[in-house]
Formats: sequence, structure tokens, C-alpha cells
Amino acid sequence: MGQFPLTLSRFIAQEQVAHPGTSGELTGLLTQIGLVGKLIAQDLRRAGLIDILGLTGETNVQGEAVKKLDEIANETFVTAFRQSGLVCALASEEMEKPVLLPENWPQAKYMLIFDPLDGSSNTDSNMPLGTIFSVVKAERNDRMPTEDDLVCKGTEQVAAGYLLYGSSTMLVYTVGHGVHGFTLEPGIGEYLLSHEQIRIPARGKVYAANEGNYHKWPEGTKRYFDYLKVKDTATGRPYSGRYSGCLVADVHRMLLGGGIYLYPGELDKPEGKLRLLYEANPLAWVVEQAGGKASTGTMRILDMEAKQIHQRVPLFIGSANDVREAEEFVQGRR
Ligand code: FDP
Repeated sequence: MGQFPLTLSRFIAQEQVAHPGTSGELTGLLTQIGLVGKLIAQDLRRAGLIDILGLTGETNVQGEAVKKLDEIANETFVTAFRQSGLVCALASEEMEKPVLLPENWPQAKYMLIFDPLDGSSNTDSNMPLGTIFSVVKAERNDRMPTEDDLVCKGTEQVAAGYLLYGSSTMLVYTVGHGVHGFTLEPGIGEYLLSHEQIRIPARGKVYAANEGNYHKWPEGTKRYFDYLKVKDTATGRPYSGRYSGCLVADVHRMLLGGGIYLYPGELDKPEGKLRLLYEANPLAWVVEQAGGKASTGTMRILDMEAKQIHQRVPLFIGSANDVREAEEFVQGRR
């Protein structure tokens, strides 16, 4: 037998020894996220058999139709974390207001912000889906956090990552010491280290975007897209287009192979579609920790001032040279 496989919990424990600042509470929290991921993955695997596909008939706070699986994934998170005693507040894409858990405070200092099921338009066609999470710390010791305390800048995150439900289930996370990926081994129900210290190539050959929106984009964004399709051997153009409709899956592809994912602002909707706190911020931190870059087109995502939980933001994320180049076009410097 080769090297003995390293489980998620063992790896986190080792990281804690190597970086003594990392708290034990955070270890429990990441393990619990892994457990929730297993429960969601199990539902997804059987979704076509147990009448949980399709819509609930409700509309969420973003005005989007809620899928049954969105609701199930959200409930799984809330139930698992309410009972765990590990966090004092939860906020998610599917809930207009955060769930505050005074019964867990002051023992639990962490707050979890998440998108329970990213790419939910993929649910009914057996395409990849994801979960995105961001962990922040309640800074005040003298009172229970409020909704405003969850609205933090990306630089304040203490852990972030995603679960990818693809041909295999993966958990990828950072606590600020690089990015590590674990693959769920279904036979033993454990996440095993499969991608240690991921580094994103400085330039890729792939772009991911919903190009159906091309005519809604500002001039600079359009010119960048046109540029990606022009032949040029030095920069490896034309790039290949690969868009799954699931942000997690597309960013994961970039993380491993390089390239750029874009959901730009539009002329009538300059703020774009994606959400800052539970989509852009956690993925930006993961990608930066792997050596990449994440930008609004004009500034670093992690430096964005957060004003509200469901705030939207344009996103350009991936290989550093690709994102830098996109910024030059968006800012009219090219
Ligand atoms: P979805 O609305 O299906 O949940 O989070 C939003 C997201 O998916 C991303 O996962 C995905 O990249 C993008 O929106 C898809 O939006 P379009 O359908 O507009 O392309």
C-alpha cells in the first residue's frame, strides 16, 4: 500500500499544530460543514427518485424561484448548525434575515454565511452544483452579534471554501494558509486529502461566462470578450469557452487549470448578479490563497465595503494575468 490517506479531520488537526493561531472551534466547524456536505450530496444523488426536484412555488429574497433542493439544503445547514453549538449566527442566500442563536453565545464566537446550493438551475438536469461558505468572527465580547455584525469585508473572513457536487463530492477550503482539496470517498464516508496546497496557473486558456448577456455588457467588457477569441500564439488565444451554470464548478475548473470566470456588471444592472458575502468573498479568498486574483473589474473583491447581506457585485476571478488583463479592458486602459 502507498501512503496512508489523510482524512479532513486529521489534516485540520495537523494544520492547527503547524499554525497555532487556528482555533479548535474552527476545526469543529469545518468538520460540521463536511458533514452537511455529505447529507446534501446524498439528497442530490437520489433527487430524481424521491420527488425533490423542481420548484417549491416560493420566491426568495432575490426574487428568484426557489427550488425544492435549495430549501432542503438550507434547512440541512440550519438544523445541523443550530444544534452544533458551533456558531452564534447563520446567514444564507435563502433567508432574508439571518438566524441568530443567542443560546450558543458567548461560547460560540463564529458566524457562518453560506449559499446552500449554488447553481440551482442545474438541479433538474443532473449537472454540477455547489455550496459556498464563509466564516467570520464576532468581534464584540460584550453583546450578542446583530445582523450588521455579519456584514463584513472579505478580508475579515477566518475560513472560506466550497463543496462541489460533481462526478465526485469535494470540499475545498482555506483558513489563510493555502488552499486544500478533499474528495469524499463514498466507500468509507470520509473526505480524503486529494489536492494539497493548490496553486492556480498564472494564465489559463479557458473562460466561463454567460455570453447570452453579451449585448447587455459595457463596451470594455465586450472588447475583452472579443479579444479572448482572437488568435494569438503568445497568449494562447483563442481561449476555450466552458460554462456550466454553476459558479463553484466553473471556479473549481479555473483553480485547477487556470483561466477566468466572469459575471460582469450590465448596463442596466451595474452591480451584476452574484452576491458579495456568500459567493464572491469566499471564492475570492480561496482563489487569492492559491495565487490567483478576484476583482469587480475596478477593485479587489476582498476590499469591497459590505453594506448588506444580499449585496451583489460584478465578479472577474481566476488566473492573476487573466484577471489583470480583463481589468485593463473594463477600465478602458486597452
Ligand atoms: P444560480 O442562479 O443557478 O444559482 O449563484 C448564482 C448562479 O447560479 C451561479 O452559480 C452561476 O454561475 C450563475 O448564477 C448562473 O447565472 P445565469 O443563469 O445568469 O448564467
